[in-house]
Amino acid sequence: MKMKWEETYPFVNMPLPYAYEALEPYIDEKTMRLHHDKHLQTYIDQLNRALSNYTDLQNWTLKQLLENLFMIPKEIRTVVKNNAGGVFNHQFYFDGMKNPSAVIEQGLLKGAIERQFDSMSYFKDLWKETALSVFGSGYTRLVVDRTGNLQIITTANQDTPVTLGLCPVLTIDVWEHAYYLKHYNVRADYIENWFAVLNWERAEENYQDCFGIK
Ligand code: MN3
Repeated sequence: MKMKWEETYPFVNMPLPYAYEALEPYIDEKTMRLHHDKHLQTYIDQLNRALSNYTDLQNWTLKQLLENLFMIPKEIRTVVKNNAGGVFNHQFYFDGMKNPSAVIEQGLLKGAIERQFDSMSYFKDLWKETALSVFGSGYTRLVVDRTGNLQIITTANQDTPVTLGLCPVLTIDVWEHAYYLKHYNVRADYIENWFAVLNWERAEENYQDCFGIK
């Protein structure tokens, strides 16, 4: 089921949309357990703790919090930015994978990628290069910008495209915890394996959502 981003405080750690071992052999079960049950859980707990005394913010969705950070009281703004970001980014990342990965044969997204990046294979090369270039902890994304064009961008830590006014289509977590247990320091192998479990159907839905296509 596609994420609707309508949840509000208190946020809960919903189960993964597949079994922990479902992405084997590309992404290992132990990494998925730790990533979902420990890393994501911590962001959820910290976000709930930050909002616990701010009843005015408790009916805001994750997206509303991230889109309107400037309206959040200064004393909790950074904590909300990092932890709401951590929740959003992980849910988006987990939701964007599937094994076996559906092949992208047609669709609006494929057409747009080929128009803007010349070919799928050039898009993949550029994606790999960009994901490898992230220094420290962060993400690489495919987003729709305000003019409706696709862009590959990187964001640091738990920053989100939502806060930047960009609409996310694809996300890869390149924090070391996303791959270190299986791939050690070889991020390139992890990126390659991520392509093997990339849920293109979900990406197409995300892309259409960016344009409000129902
Ligand atoms: Mn992570």
